[in-house]
Amino acid sequence: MNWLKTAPLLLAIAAIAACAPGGPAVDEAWIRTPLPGKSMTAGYFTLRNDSDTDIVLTGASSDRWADVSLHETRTTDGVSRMHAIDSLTLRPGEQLHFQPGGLHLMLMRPGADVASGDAIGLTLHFADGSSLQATAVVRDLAP
Ligand SMILES: [Cu+2]
Repeated sequence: MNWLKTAPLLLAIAAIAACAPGGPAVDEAWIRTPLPGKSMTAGYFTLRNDSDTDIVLTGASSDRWADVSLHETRTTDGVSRMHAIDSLTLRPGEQLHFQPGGLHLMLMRPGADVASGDAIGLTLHFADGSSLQATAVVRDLAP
């Protein structure tokens, strides 16, 4: 019977199709060089949802900073303030830009000195328990 030969192939195709839409993707990750004498700095990237379902970003971690949180800067009446964000939901096809003056990763408590040009491993964490690895380059200025 041909069916016995084709069944495993069909199962393999079904398995590929199930994960075909992809998931979250990160582009252009970078971290601002900490100012002299400061340990705190910010990280930026673009997060894209290439899947066909919502994804929920719940946090991030780093191989260099012990304390990484999601922050947003908002300017009200000419005064800009940062506040922490618990989670961000991206609809299918949506992009979120983490950039100076807006969303950013707040990086605190570095475990070692950080210098311009360093490549830092970042991990983004999602509500479904999955995570995504990215590499961010430390830069003095926005790319
Ligand atoms: Cu902040």
